[in-house]
Amino acid sequence: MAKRKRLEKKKRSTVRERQWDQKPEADFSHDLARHRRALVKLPEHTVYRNPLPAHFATNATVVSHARKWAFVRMDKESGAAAETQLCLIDERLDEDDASLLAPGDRVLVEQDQDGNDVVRGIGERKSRLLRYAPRHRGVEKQLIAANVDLLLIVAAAARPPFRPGLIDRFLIAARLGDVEPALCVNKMDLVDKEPEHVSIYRELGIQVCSTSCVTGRGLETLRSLLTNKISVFAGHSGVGKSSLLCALDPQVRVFTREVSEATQRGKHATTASRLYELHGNIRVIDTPGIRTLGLWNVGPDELALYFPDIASFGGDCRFRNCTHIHEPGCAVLAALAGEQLAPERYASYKRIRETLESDDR
Ligand SMILES: Nc1nc2c(ncn2[C@@H]2O[C@H](COP(=O)(O)OP(=O)(O)O)[C@@H](O)[C@H]2O)c(=O)[nH]1
Ligand SMILES: [Mg+2]
Ligand SMILES: [Zn+2]
Repeated sequence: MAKRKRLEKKKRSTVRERQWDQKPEADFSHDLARHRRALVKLPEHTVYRNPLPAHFATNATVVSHARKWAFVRMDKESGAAAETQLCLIDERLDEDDASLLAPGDRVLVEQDQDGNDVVRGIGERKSRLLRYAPRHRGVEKQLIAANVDLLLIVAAAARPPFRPGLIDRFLIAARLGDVEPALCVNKMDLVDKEPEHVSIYRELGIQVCSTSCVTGRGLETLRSLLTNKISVFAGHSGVGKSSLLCALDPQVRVFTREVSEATQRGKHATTASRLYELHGNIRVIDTPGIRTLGLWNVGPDELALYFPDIASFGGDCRFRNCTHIHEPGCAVLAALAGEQLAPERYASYKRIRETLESDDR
C-alpha cells in the first residue's frame, strides 16, 4: 500500500531517485521535494510562528543545521527513541531578519503523518550572537548561536600571534547579544609569559583563562568556567577552539569541516557551527574560524559606550558629542597621551569607528 503510493508519486515527480530512502539518517540533503511532500500533509493550523507563542512548549535543541534541515537533540522527557535526529524545517516558518535557526535554539519538533520529524516553531531567544557576514550579494545578518550563557573568545598566545582587534569586536557583540564574555588565551606552551595585552582585559573585569592543550595547563579552570552553561567558542581559525573541546573531553567527536569538506573555498564554511555536549554538563557551540565580525545595531556615535575604558574618560571631553578622534579638549586623547588608556584599545576603537562610518554610508 505504502509502496504503491510512493510509485504513483514517483511518476508525477520530476525529481531523481531518492537515495535517502535507503538511509534516511544520512547527511543533510537539499531535496526540497521530500520537504514539500512532508509539509503538504499538514493542516494549516499546525503552522506555528517564530517565535512560538508562549503556550507551545519547545521539546528539542538545535545542534546544527543546513538550509532546510536541522539536527536536533530531543529533550529527555519527550520520550524520543533517538536523542539526536535529523528534522525537516517547516518552510512556512517566518525567517527573522537574521538566519532562521542557529545551534542552541529551542524548537518545537512534531511528527507529520509519515513519521517525519519537522521543526514547527522556534522558541524565544534569551541571548543571541549575531554578526554581519559577507554573502554573495552584499552583507547579511547571520545568527551564530542562540541561548548561550557565555562567549568564550579564544585567542592564541602565539601562532597565530595575539591580536586584540577581533577580541574587542567580540566583546561588543557579547554586550549587544546579552552574553557574558570571557577570554581564553590558548597555546601558552609556546611562550614564556602571557602576551602583554592580556592584562588590558583583566583590568576591564573580564575573566581570563590561560590554557594549553599540549601541557593541560588551565584546562581545569576552563572546565569550571564552562560547567552548567551553554558556551560558544569564537575566535580566529587555528587558535585551538576544536582542540580545546577534545582536550576537555577526549570522547567527543569534533567535526572540523572547514578545510577538508570545504564548500568551495575552504575558509567560507560559515554555517558549520555545532553544539557539542561534553562530559560533566558542559555544552559548547564550536564555530569555524571567524575572521571578521561585523557589528549590528551600533552606530559610530554609540561605539564609545561599548568601550568602558574609553567611556570612563569621555564624560570629561569639552564637547558632549566628541568623537574622541580629533576634537580639542578631548579627555580620551589626553588619557591616551598620558598613558592612562591602552593604545591598542584606542586603536581598536578608531578602526571599528571607521568601519561603522563607512557602513553608515
Ligand atoms: N602548541 C600548541 N598547539 C595547539 C594548541 N591547541 C591547538 N593547537 C594546534 O593548533 C592548530 C589549530 O587547532 P584547531 O583546534 O583546529 O583550531 P581552531 O581552528 O580554532 O579550531 C592544530 O594544529 C592544533 O594541534 C596548544 O595549546 N598548543
Ligand atoms: Mg575548529
Ligand atoms: Zn573626546
